[in-house]
Amino acid sequence: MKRINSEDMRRLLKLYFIMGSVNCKLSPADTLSAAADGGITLFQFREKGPSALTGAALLQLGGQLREICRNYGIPFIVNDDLELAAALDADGIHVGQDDLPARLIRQRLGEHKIIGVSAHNLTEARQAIADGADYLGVGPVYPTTSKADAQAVRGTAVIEELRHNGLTIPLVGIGGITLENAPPVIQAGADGISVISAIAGAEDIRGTTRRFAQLVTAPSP
Ligand code: IFP
Ligand code: MG
Repeated sequence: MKRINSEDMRRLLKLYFIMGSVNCKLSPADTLSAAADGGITLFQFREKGPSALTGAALLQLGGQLREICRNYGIPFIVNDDLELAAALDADGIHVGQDDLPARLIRQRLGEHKIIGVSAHNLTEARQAIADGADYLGVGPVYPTTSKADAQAVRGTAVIEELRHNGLTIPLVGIGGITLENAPPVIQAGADGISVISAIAGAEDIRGTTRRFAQLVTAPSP
């Protein structure tokens, strides 16, 4: 199997849903199924926080969510945990700046796996690209409640800076993105948006997801 190409990666990033049990009001399976019905293009399993599942329960939930993704044809990405990604035969992994470089992760997981890296500035972005990242997660764009150790909010400035410096790598904006504030993220040059709370916490998950999907696929003004 070959490594994913940029154009396929860009399409997958359009509406990237991230969650774990901590973020859900309904069961995680029902939450993901509703979001998948609504039109998410990529999913990341991010089981984090004080009440996060571990051990066998983590593996069981991961397997259940991976299965839902397979049924919908949505690639399944695991946050941070290389062992979990391998155990679940995930389609890829998303790592932060404190984790192994993409190059070493690729050696462990295989050439064809999707590898995403968080980047907060031009230097980190260039390093991640040099290491072989398939995409970048750039943020926090707006204030977020989903990440306790998030860096300073930079709006869309970092995304614009990366694009103005000629970086063409597929990238997604993350952090506090809602239906109201999503358009500037795309206008700044992101290929898509990453959403946690605005979907997982919505009253109508499927309907809200559909509206996000319309936003990111609408022709730009
Ligand atoms: N970015 C992303 C993504 N995921 C994370 N878990 C993160 C930053 C900290 F949206 F996937 F790019
Ligand atoms: Mg990490």
